[in-house]
Amino acid sequence: MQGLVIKNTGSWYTVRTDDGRIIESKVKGNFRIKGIRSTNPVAVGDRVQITVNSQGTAFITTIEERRNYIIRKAANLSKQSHILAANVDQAFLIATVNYPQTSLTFIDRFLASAEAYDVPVVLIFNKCDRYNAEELRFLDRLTDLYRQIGYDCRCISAVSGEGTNALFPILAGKVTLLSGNSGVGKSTLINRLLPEQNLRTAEISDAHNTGTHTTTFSEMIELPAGGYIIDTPGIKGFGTFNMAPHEICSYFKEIFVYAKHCKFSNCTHTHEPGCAVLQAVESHHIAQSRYRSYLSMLDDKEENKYRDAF
Ligand SMILES: Nc1nc2c(ncn2[C@@H]2O[C@H](COP(=O)(O)OP(=O)(O)O)[C@@H](O)[C@H]2O)c(=O)[nH]1
Ligand SMILES: [Mg+2]
Ligand SMILES: [Zn+2]
Repeated sequence: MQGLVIKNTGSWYTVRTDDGRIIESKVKGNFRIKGIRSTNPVAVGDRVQITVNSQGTAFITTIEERRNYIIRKAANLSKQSHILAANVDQAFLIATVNYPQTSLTFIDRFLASAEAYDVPVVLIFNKCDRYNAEELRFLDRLTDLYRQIGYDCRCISAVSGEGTNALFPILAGKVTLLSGNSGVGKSTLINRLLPEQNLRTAEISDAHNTGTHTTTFSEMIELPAGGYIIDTPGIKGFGTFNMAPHEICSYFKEIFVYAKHCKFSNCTHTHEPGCAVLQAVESHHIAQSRYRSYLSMLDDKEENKYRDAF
């Protein structure tokens, strides 16, 4: 029997079968998924095959290949990671201009990692009810910047409800990852979209606020119109991020357009003569903030190379 893993608590996985039943399942035997050393073999969002036993529970026997997955490094240095969710259709990145301020580097890194996994992102600026004139001007500049690059940007208030109804059509029928720094209003938005979820999300956020990093609780919240929202705090991006330095610029859509015109095909866009990217930054066709984010990701790679050498 086939199904979808919609919840994971410890060694139990809740599977929603394709014929609509909910069956508590465990993993049978030892799964080895190539390329990933993870603390959990199965994740929320996985498509699985199960065999039901006489007690009404089941064993997960097969995991279908993942289109993408979101991973968090385990807290220790074991190189193990924890898979938070798999097979995401799109992500909502919740950001705030203030209260708290979301850093543009954080936004750009998230966008780049989503680009690498072909996951569309909707940028949602929350708390619009709270901003003063200056903050609203900054918000305008940000939405201009990201819309020009090609991202869908929304300004909402999860508290007043402004702009939130327009999110329903985007959510319908899809698996949407809700992401963003702590305090930007993810739980408030879920409560706004799904009032009947109120108690449960409150419990979830409380459990996380106690700060135990070992919490392995992940859940898909089913939407009345079909589709699911996954609220997993602490996600910085997608995948294992095994990208080569020269690949990074292809995940910054507007930078990539210019990169094709650089004099050298192996241009890193940092110092080379005839670099079309540097020229475009100079002439403000590429935003400084985006270029800085690109450099910061390039820096990570240099650092890792260095570390790997030891
Ligand atoms: N003014 C205002 N406050 C908000 C809004 N959305 C969330 N908040 C507040 O921001 C704080 C953090 O919200 P929460 O949903 O817990 O954030 P999470 O950590 O992303 O889940 C709470 O005090 C919320 O009441 C909003 O649209 N406007
Ligand atoms: Mg929360
Ligand atoms: Zn270049």
